[in-house]
Amino acid sequence: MGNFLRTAAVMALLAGPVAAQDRVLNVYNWSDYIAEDTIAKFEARFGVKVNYDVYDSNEVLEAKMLAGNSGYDVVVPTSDFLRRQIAAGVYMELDKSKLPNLKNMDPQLMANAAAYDPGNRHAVIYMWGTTGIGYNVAKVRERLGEDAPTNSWALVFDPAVAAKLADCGITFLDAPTEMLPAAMNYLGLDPRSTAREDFEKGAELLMKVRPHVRYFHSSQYISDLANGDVCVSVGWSGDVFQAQARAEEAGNGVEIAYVIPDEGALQWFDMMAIPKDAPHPDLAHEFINFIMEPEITAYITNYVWYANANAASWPLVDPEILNNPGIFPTEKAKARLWAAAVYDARTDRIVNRLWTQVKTGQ
Ligand code: SPD
Repeated sequence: MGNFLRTAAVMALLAGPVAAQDRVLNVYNWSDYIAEDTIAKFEARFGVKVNYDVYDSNEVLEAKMLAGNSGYDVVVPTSDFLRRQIAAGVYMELDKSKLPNLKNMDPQLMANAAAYDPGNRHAVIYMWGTTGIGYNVAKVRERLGEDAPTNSWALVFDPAVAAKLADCGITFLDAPTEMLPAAMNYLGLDPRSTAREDFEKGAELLMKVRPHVRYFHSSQYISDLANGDVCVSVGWSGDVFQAQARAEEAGNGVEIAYVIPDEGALQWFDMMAIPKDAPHPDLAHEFINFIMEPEITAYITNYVWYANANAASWPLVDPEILNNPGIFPTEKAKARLWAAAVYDARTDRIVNRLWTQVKTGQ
């Protein structure tokens, strides 16, 4: 072998592993929503680098998706947002031949998700949950006594009750498509209604309790509940249980509970999807398939306290989580859950205008 060929062979050998490391996957997911080692395991197994960014709002994700060229390979919209983003042509159809682990998914839950993505053609369930109330057991009892309406949305939507809790801190999600329907449902209206007057009634109720709300934010409440800095949060199931677990770990004497109120609550599905302009669609499929491995999904659920739809993973899920009705609701509780309506542009305008009024108090 001549010098040139020998040098080229050595360079190729050196270049091999470097090229593997050059493979990159860009993931955009909700904050506090993955186990601490999931990404490292994927990187090690596939010899790739993952850039992992987070958000805490469907609206933020949607703005990026509709603008295009986000650079992301895998994103995780909630099912109602997914539906209209599919209609806008944002996502590619999944190549199911590259997703053999689809066999692990629960057919009933995937059928529920198919209401938003017929045939599950564009997305796979990542995790699912409910939007309920997290509260500090002692602080609520101190202010409202043993008869505190902790099983009811009255805890946050009855102005007289909210006034008594204001000093210890009530927080609302900054999620108009969830807060307005929750208020409508409390008023006895259909939470799936898209009638302007129903949204207005919901907003009117939120305006009444607004003076007692410390902030509108969709991730800050996890640490604030855990530290005892706020006492009642409208929040997402797993996030409230993360707050509970953090308080227990800290041994700070804070006891956090999560309730799906008796009047009912939103059930949602967060879906893994691949943008049409994803730079690395093959690797994106590998990632989605990897997440659907029973051990990987079970480990995520055990870490983030969210329900998954991977039936093969359930035997590996911590029984404390699997048997927790706040995480995997009972059949009876499921009857009280509603699925999100998909809003069109007109509905969006109504909701956004009212939400701005609620947040600014004007
Ligand atoms: N920290 C993870 C939060 C995931 C929340 N998903 C959003 C559901 C919206 N309905």
